[in-house]
Order: sequence, then C-alpha cells, then structure tokens
Amino acid sequence: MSKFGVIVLGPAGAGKTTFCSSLIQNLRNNKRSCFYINLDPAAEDFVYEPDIDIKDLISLSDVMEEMSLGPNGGLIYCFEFLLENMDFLTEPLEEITEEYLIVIDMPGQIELYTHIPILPALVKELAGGALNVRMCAAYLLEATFIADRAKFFAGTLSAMSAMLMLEIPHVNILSKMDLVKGTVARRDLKKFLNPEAELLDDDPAAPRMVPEQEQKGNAEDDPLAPKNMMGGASFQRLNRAVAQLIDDFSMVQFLQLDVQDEDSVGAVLSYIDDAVQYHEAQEPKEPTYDLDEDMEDDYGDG
Ligand SMILES: Nc1nc2c(ncn2[C@@H]2O[C@H](COP(=O)(O)OP(=O)(O)O)[C@@H](O)[C@H]2O)c(=O)[nH]1
Ligand SMILES: [Mg+2]
Repeated sequence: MSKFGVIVLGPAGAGKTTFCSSLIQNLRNNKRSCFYINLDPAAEDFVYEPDIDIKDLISLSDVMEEMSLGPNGGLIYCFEFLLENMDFLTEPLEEITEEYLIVIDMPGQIELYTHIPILPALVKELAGGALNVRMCAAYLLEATFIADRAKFFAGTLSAMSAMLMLEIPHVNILSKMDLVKGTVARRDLKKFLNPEAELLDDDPAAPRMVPEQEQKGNAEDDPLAPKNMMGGASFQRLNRAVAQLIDDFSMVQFLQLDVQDEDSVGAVLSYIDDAVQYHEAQEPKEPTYDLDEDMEDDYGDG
C-alpha cells in the first residue's frame, strides 16, 4: 500500500498554513481524503483541526521556560525531541491508505531549513523505512518579495537549498499572488516564475550609484552600516553572482498561487499529485454520476 504526502515549507508568514487549509478545502470539494499534520509548535489557529499536532507531544513554551531557550532554540529542541519520538508521527500514519494525501504544515524558522539537518532526517523517516510515504515538498515564497529583487533571489536561494537538502520532488510556489496583481507586467512576471539574473540589471529598487561614488565606495560613511553594506557595489556583485547561479542551473521554477481562487489551488494540487504519482496508485472507482444523463445534458438538443 502506497502513502502520499506533501510537506509545506517556506519562511514565516509565507502563507503555509493558509495554503494547507485551502488545499484541504480543495481535497474535500473533490471528495478526497486528507490527513493533516501540524508540526509548528507555535501555531494556534486552524481552519481545520490537525489530525496530529506536535503540541500534543511537546509544548514550546514549556521548553523555552525549562531549558531557558529563546523561541528559535526552543523550536530546534522540539524537533530534536520529535525525531527521538517518531512513533508519535509514524504510528497513526500506519493506518493511512493510498487514497489519502498527508499534508504536513511546518514552521518557518530559517534555521530549520539551512543550519541543521533536521528536515532531511524527518523526511527520511517518513519516506524511507516501513512507512514509505511518497513525499513531495511544496516551498512557498510570498509574491510581494518581487518588489525587492535582491530579496527575491535570496528567497529563491533558500528554496533551492531546501530542494538540494531534501532530495525529494519539489514544487516551488509564489504565494499571495493577489497582492501583486496589476503591479507587475506579464513579461516581467515570467522572469520571476523562471528566475532570470537580468532582473537585477533593471531593478527599480536598487540604489543607483554615480561612477565617482562607486569609486569612492561611500568612503565617508561607515562601511559597516547596513545601508552601505546593502547598497554597495560589492553587495550588488554578490547578488548578481547568486542570481546567475540560480539562472544557470535553471532548477527553480515557481507556480503561482492565489488561495482565494479554487482553480489556482487545484492547479498547484495537480502538480503535487503528479510529483508523488498519486493518480497512478488509485483503484478505478465506480462513477458516482449517471453517465447516460450526462450525455443527454451534453448532446440532448442535437
Ligand atoms: N492577501 C493574502 N494574504 C495571505 C494569503 N495567504 C496567507 N495570507 C496572510 O498571510 C499571513 C500569514 O499566513 P500564514 O498562512 O499564517 O503563514 P505561515 O506562517 O507561512 O503559516 C496571514 O495573515 C494570512 O492571512 C494570500 O494568498 N493572500
Ligand atoms: Mg503557519
């Protein structure tokens, strides 16, 4: 029996939990089963109650208090604890059949994605071993990042880093498209969906330096001031090198997501289905509608 799952990743506030809710809504509308897992120990409000909630295993506030840790250190502790107590996750999943899509909602702390190999260990536990869940990662980046192109490439780099670290099929998503509707030309949007380094050449947000200023390199000012570090020529060169790397490897492409639009959610879901090969594993089902009646509707007048 196969199992299928999607792990929803991305920075804090990218819209992961909102996306999980709209995904669950879409699955329900299409009479599909879903098993929802919340692994964010700081998450409180849910549209759909999680079937498994990490808060039932460990409390972030207790960890912070007892171990004298801050929120980020506390979160890492919670995940280390989860990895030592994987039965909490794997036991309920044993019963899940191939009809289900397992949706895993993650916290957004960047430490989790870059500093320590917690995510690969978690994914390995689910995808490998007896459970053998066919996993796909959905990495969300919010579309408002495109207003600051350097920030957009930094976000894209973190998506790429998660992709290389996890070694499972990966779907990158520009979330909250409703917030940028009408502010970006279709031609430009294409360059974001399939990131092109040339976006940095005509970045309206980048500080323009006159040549003498460039030579002096803002010497009068404190070179370590964030304004000078982020506006300096070497920072721009670094950004361009990062963008060129992303462009050259052509490994990151984004899908657009507007959670208000059912078709948009459905389109993202079908990419996820394809990535895990969900439909290939389904038993043929009895049609739930009356075939003759449908034909009559379509061709009745003819
Ligand atoms: N306009 C808009 N806001 C969104 C969208 N998705 C999420 N948000 C808002 O962004 C904030 C963070 O969303 P949340 O799903 O909690 O992000 P998470 O931290 O990645 O789980 C909330 O205030 C949401 O209402 C979207 O598609 N459009
Ligand atoms: Mg969340």
